Amino acid sequence: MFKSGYVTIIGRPNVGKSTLLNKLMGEKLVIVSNKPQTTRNNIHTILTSKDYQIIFVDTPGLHKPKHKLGEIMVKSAKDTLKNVDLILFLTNPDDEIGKGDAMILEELRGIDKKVFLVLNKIDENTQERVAQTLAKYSSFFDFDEIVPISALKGKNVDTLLKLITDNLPEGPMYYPEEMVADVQERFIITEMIREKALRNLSEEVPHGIAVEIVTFKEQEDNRINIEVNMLCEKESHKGIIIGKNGAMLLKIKKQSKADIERLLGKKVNLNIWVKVRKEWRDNPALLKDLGYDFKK
Ligand SMILES: Nc1nc2c(ncn2[C@@H]2O[C@H](COP(=O)(O)OP(=O)(O)OP(=O)(O)O)[C@@H](O)[C@H]2O)c(=O)[nH]1
Ligand SMILES: [Mg+2]
Repeated sequence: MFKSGYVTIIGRPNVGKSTLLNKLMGEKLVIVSNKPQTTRNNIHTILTSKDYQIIFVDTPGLHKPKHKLGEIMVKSAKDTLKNVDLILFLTNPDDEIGKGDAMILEELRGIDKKVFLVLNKIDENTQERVAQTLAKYSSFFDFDEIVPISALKGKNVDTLLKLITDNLPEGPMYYPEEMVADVQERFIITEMIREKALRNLSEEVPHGIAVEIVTFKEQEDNRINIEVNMLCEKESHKGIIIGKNGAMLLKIKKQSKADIERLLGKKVNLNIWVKVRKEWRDNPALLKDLGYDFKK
């Protein structure tokens, strides 16, 4: 019997959803950073074996939105709940169930789907704290399974995968077996560049950054010429992104180039143009252009 289904990973920002997804897939497909609200879209990745096909949906962290982009992010995360077979609720060890987590669980109460509690980052917590957190959560919500893991270290991730496949319904192969994600290479490229900006810049700037491809051309020498705009919200942010004598931008460019070349298996010329677009995160037309779909 072949099994298949959609599995969403939901939780507050920064709990490790994207890290877990990459670990489950065995390769790095979605971006990860230590800043909250890193993921902006629902990204489907596809894990196929001879017995099953799982479509994982990485979602933006659920939070209280402060701008239109945030609203879109939260809405798209919530929308996935209706269309999946299984929900992985991800959180981290803590003394109390925080407001954010309680809110998400209240939302899940109304949904007739299997829900797993996945307690991540056990590598940086004591066993005692892990046990206490598990007890608190299981008295608050009736989970179908409870799995403490470390997505970063890969601990218990195989156990989790086994529980997921056990709980999948019988179903068809939705995607060709060689397909690993439903997004285009170009999108992954813009995300790779955004990730390097997130990694290297301090708190305030990265959230206001978006990346759009302006040129993507294969040249005669087989190199690929890629030009992108990196949008930010303020002149002062532009200065920070470029850095002293262009040092910061050069670093972002070098790291991005390495990742993109690995992805494409070809040499690339990468140019990043930093531009100021004030309040793009509240501009519906611009959001749409940037691929943050707003009607969905
Ligand atoms: N110690 C430890 N750190 C982890 C673990 N999993 C993820 N992290 C770190 O937590 C941070 C956030 O990880 P992400 O995977 O980007 O978190 P996310 O939930 O996708 O965040 P958003 O997309 O912003 O909602 C990164 O710095 C990760 O390296 C873990 O198991 N242990
Ligand atoms: Mg994420």
